[in-house]
Amino acid sequence: MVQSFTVRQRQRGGRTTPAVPVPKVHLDDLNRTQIMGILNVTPDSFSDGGRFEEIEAALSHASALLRHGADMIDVGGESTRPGAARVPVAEELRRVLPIIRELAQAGIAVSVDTMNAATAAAAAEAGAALINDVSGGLADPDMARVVMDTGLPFVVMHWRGHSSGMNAAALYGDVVFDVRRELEQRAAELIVRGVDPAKLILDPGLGFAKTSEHNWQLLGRLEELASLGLPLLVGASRKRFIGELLPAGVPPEGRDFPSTIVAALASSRGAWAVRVHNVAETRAALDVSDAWRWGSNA
Ligand code: PMM
Repeated sequence: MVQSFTVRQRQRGGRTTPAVPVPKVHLDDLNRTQIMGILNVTPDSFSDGGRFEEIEAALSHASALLRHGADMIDVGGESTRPGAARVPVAEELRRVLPIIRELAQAGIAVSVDTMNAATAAAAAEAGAALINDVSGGLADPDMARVVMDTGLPFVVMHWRGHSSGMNAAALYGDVVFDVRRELEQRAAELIVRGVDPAKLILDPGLGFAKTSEHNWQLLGRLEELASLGLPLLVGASRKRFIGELLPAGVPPEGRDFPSTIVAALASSRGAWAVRVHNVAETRAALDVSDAWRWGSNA
């Protein structure tokens, strides 16, 4: 199904939304580390043509990520980089919905990267298979209800506030202990609100209200987060703290090689999935890590 997706198919496909079964996200697959391929549809990512070209470029990028071995595509319409301004919900929907609809119709597992409950609900309606909220439901009080109503898996990322002010919140005693406790508390709050615990995924939120040192400590002690017993997603790909390992002036793609090593190490320390830009190299590295762990490449 995944391999059969092409942009040409989309052009033949028409624009109505048939009732397609939502592809499954394999939360219980511990043998093969899952890859979430990143598809950011923000103006700086695919803006060189008109709207149609933008959508085609995004779909063709998704198609390449799938060919390279992504298990799901994470579609986001709002940048969460440090200092980034918020995007109105209507604009976010305009950016992500056509992409999510097209990919879901082709049978591809799509995750929606959003902090807005309205966007999560619309994405679910369009066929999204997972809700990835960098605020873990804290940014929008209605998110817990949408997660419960849709019954979709939900990524609870560790978060202490919006990008504009998050660096000031990077204050911890023991960062691993504090992040673990705050994630546990957030999961408990969601469960009290009616969310199925079997649908929760935790994420340390690397780079979000964290210094580089905090990020490395969280990675180095990932087992302590994994011990909470929920699947762990790790998003280190191309982040600034990875870039700091490299000589000055190396472009973002230069961060792919160290990011791939981080993905393999995270997998070997219990990550269920990694969120990455460079899927091809990451797939190869994870195949090694998984075979090493299980003593088999089956
Ligand atoms: N990082 C970014 C965006 N979304 N989602 C999850 N679950 N975890 C992350 O670490 C994460 C995320 C920001 O990274 P980008 O700007 O490279 O997309």
